[in-house]
Amino acid sequence: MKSLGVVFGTLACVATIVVAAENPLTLWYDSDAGSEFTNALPIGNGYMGGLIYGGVEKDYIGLNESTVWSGGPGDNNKQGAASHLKDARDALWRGDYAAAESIVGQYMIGPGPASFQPVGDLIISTSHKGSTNYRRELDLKTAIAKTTYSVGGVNYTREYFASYPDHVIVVRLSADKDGSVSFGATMTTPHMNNKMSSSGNTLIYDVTVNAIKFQNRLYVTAEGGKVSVSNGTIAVEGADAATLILTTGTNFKSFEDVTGDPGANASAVMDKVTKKTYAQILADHLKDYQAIFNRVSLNLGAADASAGDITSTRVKNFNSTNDPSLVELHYQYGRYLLIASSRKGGQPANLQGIWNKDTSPIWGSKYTTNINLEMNYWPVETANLGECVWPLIDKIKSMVKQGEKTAKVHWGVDEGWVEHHNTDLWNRTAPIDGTWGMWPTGSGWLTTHLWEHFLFNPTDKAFLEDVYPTMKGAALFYLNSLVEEPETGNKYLVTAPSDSPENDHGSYNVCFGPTMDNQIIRDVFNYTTEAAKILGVDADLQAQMQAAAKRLPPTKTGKYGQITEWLQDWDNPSNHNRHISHLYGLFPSSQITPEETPDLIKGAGVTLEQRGDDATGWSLAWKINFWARMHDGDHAYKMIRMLLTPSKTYNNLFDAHPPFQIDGNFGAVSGVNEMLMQSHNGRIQLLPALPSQWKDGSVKGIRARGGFEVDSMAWKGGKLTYIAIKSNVGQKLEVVYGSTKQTFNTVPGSVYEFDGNLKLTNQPFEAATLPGKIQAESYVAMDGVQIEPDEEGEPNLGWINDGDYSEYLVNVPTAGTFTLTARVASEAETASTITVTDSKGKALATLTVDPAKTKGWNDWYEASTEISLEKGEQKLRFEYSGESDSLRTVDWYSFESGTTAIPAAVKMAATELDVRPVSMSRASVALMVHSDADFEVRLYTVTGNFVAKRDGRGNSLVEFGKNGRLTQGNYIAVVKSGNLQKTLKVKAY
Ligand code: FUC
Repeated sequence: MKSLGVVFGTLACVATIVVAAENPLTLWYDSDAGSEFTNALPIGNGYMGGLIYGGVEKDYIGLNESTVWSGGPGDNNKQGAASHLKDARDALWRGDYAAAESIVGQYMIGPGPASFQPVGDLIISTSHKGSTNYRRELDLKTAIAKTTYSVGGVNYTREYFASYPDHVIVVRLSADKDGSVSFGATMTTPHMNNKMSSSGNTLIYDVTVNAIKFQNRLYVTAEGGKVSVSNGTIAVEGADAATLILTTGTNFKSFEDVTGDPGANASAVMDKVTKKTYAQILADHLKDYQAIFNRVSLNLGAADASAGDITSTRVKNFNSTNDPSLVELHYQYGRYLLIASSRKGGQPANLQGIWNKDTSPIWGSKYTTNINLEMNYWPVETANLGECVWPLIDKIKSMVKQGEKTAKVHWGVDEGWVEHHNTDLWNRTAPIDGTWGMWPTGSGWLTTHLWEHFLFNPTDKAFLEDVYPTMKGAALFYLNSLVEEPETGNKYLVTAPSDSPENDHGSYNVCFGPTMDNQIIRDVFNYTTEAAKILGVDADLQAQMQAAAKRLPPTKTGKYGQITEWLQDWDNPSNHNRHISHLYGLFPSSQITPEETPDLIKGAGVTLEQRGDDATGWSLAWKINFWARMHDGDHAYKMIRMLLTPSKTYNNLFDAHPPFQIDGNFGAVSGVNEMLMQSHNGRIQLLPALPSQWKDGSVKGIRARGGFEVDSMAWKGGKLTYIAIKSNVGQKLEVVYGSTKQTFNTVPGSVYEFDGNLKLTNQPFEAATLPGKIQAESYVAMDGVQIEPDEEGEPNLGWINDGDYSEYLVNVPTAGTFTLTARVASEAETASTITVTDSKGKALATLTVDPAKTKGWNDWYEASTEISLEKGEQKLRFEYSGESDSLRTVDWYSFESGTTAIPAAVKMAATELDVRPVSMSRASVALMVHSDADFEVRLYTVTGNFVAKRDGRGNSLVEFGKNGRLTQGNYIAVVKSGNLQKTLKVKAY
């Protein structure tokens, strides 16, 4: 856009008041984008990006294609680099950092990589002057951008979308009065080597940028009116509606092959798409996009009226108002941006995703791998965007060949591959820029993403087999290049020379064994060992990696209690560098956790405080994730506040480094997920960092490691109320909320529902037969109460407040009056009551808790009353009322026979017997037996060996393998009651 030298008029317009709540997933504005890139609205199909400015008289759509880059195939290795390694290392061992820095700078840094290039612009011109009612929007639910306005009493609409299935960008122009659609369309490019031609209704634009040749084909079809295509322009006159369809084909085949035919590629796409109607193209786009986008929904509450409604106004107001739905919009926009910029077949999202207008873009709009590329993909698994990860996975695999050359030339290593802190379309892997580019751990960090994908899809062995050689190659490089350091006396294995990303100690970057390297390489060795174990390969290598992992320097704290960034305690407490590389172990890795390493968590807290909050956009986004992992929701939210402000978030919600850099958008999505759920180190932690601002809310569709998905989760007043977790592949589920933990074996495809106490609620409950005793925490439903251990660690019902209730399922074989006793404790100063009602709300009894008899939550006494119950299975509700916030506790309820005695053993002749397996249970085998008499269940193996026997009566749940689990597989259960018998095959999990 820069080169056009046109300043667009920002239209003052008649205000259309649309409140944010109307569609919380729409970005909208009442003026065009002017000439400002960061006002314009992005669309993309993973191959092509479009940025819509929405001017009425001149509408610009900035175009990109993911393989249009400068440069060409080749490497950027600095020949002879490895021959200087010894000198550089000797200087490091002597502590002569000046000499080490000079050797690295002079002999070990390769030329800079290529940059992502603009394709040019699609320009739509009209003669519409003096428009009113202007609105520009992007609807995230449909991935359709829209410009609407009125001129001369006619309402005009332009709709824009990028279709992945059809590989095109589509613009539809229409009006509410027939014959009103007239416009011109053309294309421009900033690249000198270009040629425009036409064929029928298609404009053809051939352009060359260094090794890349590309062809745009812009096709028009109109309903009514007149179409002409000549002199590089499409002209439509007096149509009812018209559709422009654009594709870009390039000659790029791979990082080393540019022999493709751009014209043939573009024609093939156009031949297919032009056979479809607009309605078909749109329907296919929606089907493809919505299948991904609709998986996740987030609700953090509605905005106050003072938040405003125009998207840019909401960003301005965010810090002075309450607008949790802007966080939701920003979160879903991040998911949208990844769908738009990263789909199988295209290139990974770069520093600007897939939207760049400059021929010399900032930082080359390339792939910086000491944080930025990785951050782009942090949300890909948790935010349920599985389709978007493939460009990254394919990229990492395709880097091996170049990385092997760099390993040789720069490190004298014959086995394995390495990538440093930047790469590009051509997969160049050498250190670049300056001594801070001497960082051999990019390849290591990237390969952790391969393992992460497996953790989220843990039964996909074919995937693991496919990526294992790439993981192994990264590990081999470190096995072959780590050296023993002579300084600490511990003979640690370290990277040398290296740097701690873009930070210096004194005035030097170069160092050995920086903390981040040790943490990354530890992950590389451990993940590769795990992968090799699962695949049953490379036993010797596994042993070597494990031996080397033990010799890596451990993460440690230094003189201020901080995590040390370097092997030496060099940290400067007033250094506010945006990179906090040495907390890689806190996030994205899970080497530092409150559960496993409380001392290092303290150290991480000191480091985060010393580094300070303020930083670039991407650094703030990283800090959301850090504070979430520290389990400090309020601090994480503070980082969101600092990010959602005009200096860090542009009008179109693009992240500001500044300037525009997309990683902050993606890092924030990951951060919100980490606040709501974490799933590292074998457990799923719910609401680990919920900020006080998000009191009530819900989320659906986010994913956890182990192949789990949150079907839906809700919280109220800052407390979990409901969670349903779907097990996709049947792994063991360990779920944690606060201090409560539950572990289950799961069945693939099953959904496990829990209440706020993590009690499984969608399994059949066993009715308690009366007379008898019921543990108060064995409710079948509740509101407000919590399960809490007493001094002996036994669970009770605790934190009971006014208005709470718990419900119990009872079976009364003989109607009668019972003495109901409750073992209770309370610290209320006035009497409180427990009212028992039946399922119709009829009060059956009232228990009074006498404040004179209990003086605290663990000071127990037994309160009694009489209750009359009818025969049969029924649900009883116990409603609690009394002093609000007074703490009451119930241990158990007992129902003893009163006036009507019940014979001790009632043996009845069985008249019915029904047995059903229960798939959701803590036991290996669970059966629900419906009988009206005594019964017995015998379990046999399929070969007829007796396993165990259980006795029961009435309707009961029968479980086998509850404590010690049964071997998985099929069993035969024989159930007998009186002279009735049922035999069934059951599966043990
Ligand atoms: C690294 C960072 C910068 C920027 C650039 C693309 O160099 O230090 O802040 O993100 O990458």
